[in-house]
Amino acid sequence: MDSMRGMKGNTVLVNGVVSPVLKAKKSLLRLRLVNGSNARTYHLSFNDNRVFTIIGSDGGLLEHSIKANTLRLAPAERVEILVDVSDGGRPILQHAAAQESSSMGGMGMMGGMMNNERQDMDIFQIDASDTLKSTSSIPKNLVKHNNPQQSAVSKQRRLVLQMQMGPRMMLGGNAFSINGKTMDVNRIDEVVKAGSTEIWHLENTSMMPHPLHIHNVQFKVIARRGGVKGHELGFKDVVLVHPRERVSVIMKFPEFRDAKIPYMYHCHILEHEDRGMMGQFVVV
Ligand SMILES: [Cu+2]
Repeated sequence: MDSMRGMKGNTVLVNGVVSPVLKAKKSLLRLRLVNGSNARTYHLSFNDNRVFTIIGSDGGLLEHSIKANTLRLAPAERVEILVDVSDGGRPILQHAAAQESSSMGGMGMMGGMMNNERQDMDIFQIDASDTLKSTSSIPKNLVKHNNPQQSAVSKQRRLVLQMQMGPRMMLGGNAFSINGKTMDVNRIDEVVKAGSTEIWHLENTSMMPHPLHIHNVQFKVIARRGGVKGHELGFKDVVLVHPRERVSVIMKFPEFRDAKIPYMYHCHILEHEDRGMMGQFVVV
């Protein structure tokens, strides 16, 4: 079960520490959160439901700061937030598991219980009881993005994320594939032109969500079910693709080219990439 869904432990570490407390001044705190878990997608909010400000994504600052009280962070995704603790509060950042199991397709209750799937978790606490008080304001506009242009798109590709049930899944073989192929280090799957702009359509036909990670480029999400929101408005290199969802991303590839040494794209649930859900592309 773990190698199919990805191992989800029952203890979360922050910088190697269980349930740490971050001593802070009464101020505006800037935090960069990296989901280093191999399989768990976090649904984060503070226990006092305080509003925070999202300012960055995988690839840097957003164009505009965004107020939120919850965010989703899939394996390997990064987000940057500002938390106002000038009130001297002691908020706890928490993961709400119910949010995740609702997106797990037909996997049901049993898998959930076996896999710590339904476990809510305290991630860490901020203790802003320190006396010094500083104030700062949050700018609305942060940076201007140089977005890849739809009019420059020279190629569109489809990556279909699949899983095979039955004996192959149960016996631990290569049960996860992209476009029907499992990872082969001796095969180049896609050839991309240096400096070109492309749209990739990521289609998940399996019953599990897959955080797809593409090396070498930063992309913009241009279409997904329910629209593009929050930190997904920024430049990204990982995007969560839900069961039966199609996510489209646009990207301009760097000018650097090398016909021999490939880059990878893969699911960032480690058990899935280990069992085949990875491909290779070269830039020429
Ligand atoms: Cu996956």
